[in-house]
Amino acid sequence: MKIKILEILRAQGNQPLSGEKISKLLGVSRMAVWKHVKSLKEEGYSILTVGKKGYVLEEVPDKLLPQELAVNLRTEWLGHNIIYQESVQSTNDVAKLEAQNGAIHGTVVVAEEQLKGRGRIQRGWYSPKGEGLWLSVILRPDWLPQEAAKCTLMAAVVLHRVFEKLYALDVGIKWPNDIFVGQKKLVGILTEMNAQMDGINYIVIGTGINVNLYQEKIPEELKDIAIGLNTVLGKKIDRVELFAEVCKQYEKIYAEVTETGFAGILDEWRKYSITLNREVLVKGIKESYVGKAVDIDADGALLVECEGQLKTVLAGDVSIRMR
Ligand code: BT5
Repeated sequence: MKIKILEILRAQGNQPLSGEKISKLLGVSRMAVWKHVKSLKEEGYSILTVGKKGYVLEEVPDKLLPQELAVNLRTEWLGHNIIYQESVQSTNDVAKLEAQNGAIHGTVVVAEEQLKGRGRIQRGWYSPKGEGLWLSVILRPDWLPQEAAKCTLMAAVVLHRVFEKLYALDVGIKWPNDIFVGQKKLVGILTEMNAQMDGINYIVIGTGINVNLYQEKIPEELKDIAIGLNTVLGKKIDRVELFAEVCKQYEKIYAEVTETGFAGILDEWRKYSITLNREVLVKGIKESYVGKAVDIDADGALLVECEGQLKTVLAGDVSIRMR
């Protein structure tokens, strides 16, 4: 009912609509309308009461409420099932649990804050309330499990397209999972999978976008590392619009990969890469070495030339430092 009232008020624009008219439209009492309006206000909606004429929806809250995300969404299937929570440990953890319990292909989990946002190799992800897009997409592709590693690269290309389209911003992709602006990290991606030998049960692609980061609140150890879109673009960013475009581009790229495979996406990745043709320090569990990143292979692994040898670096348990 609340959602219906919102729809009606949205359609009215700045023309006030009386509680009586709304109650007639929805076939409920005026008291019921009043109660729902009150509850919407408590959620952060600014609804004005204009004299005796009625209600006007003045402003929606700066939150990722599913009803707001849904209004802006322009996809055929991705994001049609949204799981929203104010606060979670990690959206990837919620997504994995939901996927275990049967969540459909294209489900998106999104939260205002993560208390234990995760990076790779037991690292953390700073995810303050209301300042980012901390989201996880659940996919159930009909691919072989070894294809999943390329999802991280696919997600990076998605974000490149999003930033280019919405803000004409040309970001750099650092292998395998970072989006950089200059020397600073704007996005981190964490892909996780559940599979058998011959098929994928589900893939969760976690995307952490620093959207409206308060520069002063960034913890000391991240001050020289993290940056928000707001700082890059010098304005507050509409997270709902960004969410819609991220979903749209995920859906589009998924169709491309399903139709023609990953090769085209990997080519696009190469174009935006800031890792290739650079000297890198590869730090693995067993060994560390310096070499030149020359390419990625068809599986998305990084090829590093080191003392005349070509080494294949798989994502997952290595860190790469560019020199
Ligand atoms: C990543 O790991 O970059 C993957 C981050 C994925 C986060 C998303 S948010 C939604 C979903 N739910 C989750 O729990 N995770 C995913 P890695 O390459 O390991 O980088 C982690 C490192 O980035 C940390 O050790 C910090 O140095 C740095 N870092 C942490 N928080 C950051 C932030 N908000 N912005 C930029 N850098 C950050």
